[in-house]
Amino acid sequence: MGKVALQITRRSFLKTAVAGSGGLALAARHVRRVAASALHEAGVPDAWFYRGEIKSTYSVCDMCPWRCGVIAQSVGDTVFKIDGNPADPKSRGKLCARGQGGVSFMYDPDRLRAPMLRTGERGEGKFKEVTWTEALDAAAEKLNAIAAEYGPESVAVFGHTAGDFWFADYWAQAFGTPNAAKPSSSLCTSPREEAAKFTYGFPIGGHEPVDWDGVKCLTLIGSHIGEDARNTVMQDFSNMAARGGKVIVVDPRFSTVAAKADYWLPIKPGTDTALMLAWMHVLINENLYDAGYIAEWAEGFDELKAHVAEYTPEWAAEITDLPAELIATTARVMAENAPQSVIMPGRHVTWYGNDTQRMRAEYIINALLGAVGREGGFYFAKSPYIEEYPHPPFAVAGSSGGCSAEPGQESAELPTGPSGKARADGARTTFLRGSTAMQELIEPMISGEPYPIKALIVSGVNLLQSVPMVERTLEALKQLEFVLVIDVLPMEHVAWADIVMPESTILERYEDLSTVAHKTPYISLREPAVAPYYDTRPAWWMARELGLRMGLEKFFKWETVEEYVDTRLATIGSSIEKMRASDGIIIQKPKAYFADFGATSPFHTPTGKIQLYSHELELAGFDPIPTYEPVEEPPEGFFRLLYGRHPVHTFAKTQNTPLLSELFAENEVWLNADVAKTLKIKDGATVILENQDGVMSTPVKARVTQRMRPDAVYMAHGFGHNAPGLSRAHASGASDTQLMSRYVLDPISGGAGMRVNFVRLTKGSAK
Ligand code: MGD
Ligand code: SF4
Repeated sequence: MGKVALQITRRSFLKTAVAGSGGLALAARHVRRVAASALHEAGVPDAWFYRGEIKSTYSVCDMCPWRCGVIAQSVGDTVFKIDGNPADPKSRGKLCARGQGGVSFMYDPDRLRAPMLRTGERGEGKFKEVTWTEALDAAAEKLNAIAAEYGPESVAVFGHTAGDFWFADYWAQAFGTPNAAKPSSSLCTSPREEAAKFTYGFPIGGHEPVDWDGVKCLTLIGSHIGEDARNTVMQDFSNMAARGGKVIVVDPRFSTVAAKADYWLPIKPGTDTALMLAWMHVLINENLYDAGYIAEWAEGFDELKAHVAEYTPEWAAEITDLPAELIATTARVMAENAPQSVIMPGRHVTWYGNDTQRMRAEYIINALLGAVGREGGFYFAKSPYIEEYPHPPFAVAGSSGGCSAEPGQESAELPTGPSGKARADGARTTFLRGSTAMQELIEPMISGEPYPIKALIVSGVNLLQSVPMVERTLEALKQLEFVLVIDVLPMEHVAWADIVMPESTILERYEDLSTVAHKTPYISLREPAVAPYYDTRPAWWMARELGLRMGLEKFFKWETVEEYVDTRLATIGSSIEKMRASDGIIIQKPKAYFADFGATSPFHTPTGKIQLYSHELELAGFDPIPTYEPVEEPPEGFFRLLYGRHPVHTFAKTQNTPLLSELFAENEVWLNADVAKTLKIKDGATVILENQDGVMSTPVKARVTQRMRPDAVYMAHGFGHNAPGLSRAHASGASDTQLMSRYVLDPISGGAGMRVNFVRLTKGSAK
């Protein structure tokens, strides 16, 4: 009976649908209601799309920082589905698995639900729920007291995820602390940004400017497309591979993308600069470089030629553990396809502490290939034009160092607070410019040098899973006078907060516009599909409410973020209303190739030319041309700890997401099969890793494979959560961060080289 009712209803829907598009929406709505009631009567579980009017909302995925445009489909107060926004240049109507997991992230039953005040010892995780007024009043009072005694610089702000702007940029600058930082800088991209500034005069920005449509040869150095699952990059890579493009992969592991490559170079970890110096040698010695391009757009070629004269493929073969012939052949393949031939800058490039120089080597090769600014090479990414919200000058100039940028963007000097104190992370870095070194801000929390940091606001950063030297971070958390955590989930560091403020997820909140430096610069709207769940709030609201209680009202004139966004949009003749009518996206005119710059140089170096030889670096006491510096070898019986991504997870954020946890619940440690045989470790056996300082991992399964070099092991980052409130992720797999009891600081960019830890394996007890 129920089935019949359903069939009749579907038939009548189709009949109505073909009757004419004018009445279609109304008819569809009516039919859905009829169908829903028929289903209810029949006791059949009803499909979501029959439950009422479907609302489509434009927003941007926040399951990773790639920022694909989405359309969320909701009925009433429930989001049922998200799709890629076809008008969005990044998603192009598609989402990756993690993006599809966005709805599941929002419905995670483990979410933080109400503001809380600590009742037990720090780290014990004992809290009582309070009202927002109580939480905000208490936070404002404590922060004001600390600022009055030690100055606003004594408050550090760490921010990440889509809402990081509100605390780590807007609030921090209004309040007057220069000590605001994002992990996406010194734990990820800062070496590639700084290297690009020294070489090309502009940073790379959030979106790698590979001109995919025309690329004929792509070289990847420790960058594993497919496991690093950025939606558009995977689409572009597949298209390029389908066109027959050549792929060269340099990786100690036979990664997913290595399996698709024409050439796989299983390099000895830490020797990539030697390989690249030899590639330069071949390109120059065999006259394979683009001489016309170099003459017109670069300087320092003679010095470079002299520098690489001795770096033959045979020299590099000894160091890299790669055949000399393979080194020479791959250089020739790159050149044969130039200028549609690029080394794509990897994203997470903080490896060994000499990372800015390694990234400079990549950029110099791209210049020798004549690829920069050419179709099918690297385009010049441009930020979209839109004004900021008008506010009085901030107490601190310069931002927390995110990574969107464009040709011509100035490198910021180290920002200073109102009392003239520079950012505290500069103390150990000699050439830090625009990037922030988040991990360097932990030290002043303990030592008080160069000046004390007494309070910490952590907004969307998984402090104990993302920052190396976990013991040091815990020490800092013990010593701080005040810790405010803004998060969605009860991650481990939440237990260390004095006050917890639960944030709504991206599908429940407005955000500032997303502005993307891109081949087609564009702006996307981020609107809520539903009202915030539980007693959660967006970060913009928290930052404003805190600001109003701290005497910062002149910076928070706007009442709502819609007003804030609309004011910005008015500067380009648009509005939220107009954006809704244009698929949530505004695309602006590109400025992608040389021809778009007329007589001006797109390179914003001191001379307007690509710096093959950097006088700036030389003056600061660094090598003006990259040199190979050997890295420390693993001690006897130890392996280098390498780490990377899993395609259905992002950082340490998604392991508890119900849908994604179902797809991949725990990480494994990849171990070379011959080594495993010697150690008598079988595939799937439970092992424990112990690092050079005696730090032990939680039990983790061994993946015995020939796809790994014998001198290193590999694991996916973000697992081994130690927070009991994470019902799925708790104690699943092992944490790579936990095993990073040291890092090597890149003195140029402030990056924390994390591939300098070693582990040995013992058989562990099963969980
Ligand atoms: P996640 O681990 O994803 O990234 O470092 P993090 O920025 O710390 O943690 C994000 C946090 O934000 C989680 O606590 C999550 O619950 C919370 N969150 C999620 N959504 C929201 C929201 O809407 N609002 C708020 N307030 N919170 C939210 C990433 C960093 O880690 C980066 S960029 C890189 S590239 C490095 N990668 C890396 C690595 O590969 N290995 C190791 N060992 N360390 C690494 N550190 C770096
Ligand atoms: Fe979301 Fe995937 Fe796009 Fe990242 S790449 S923004 S997770 S859809």
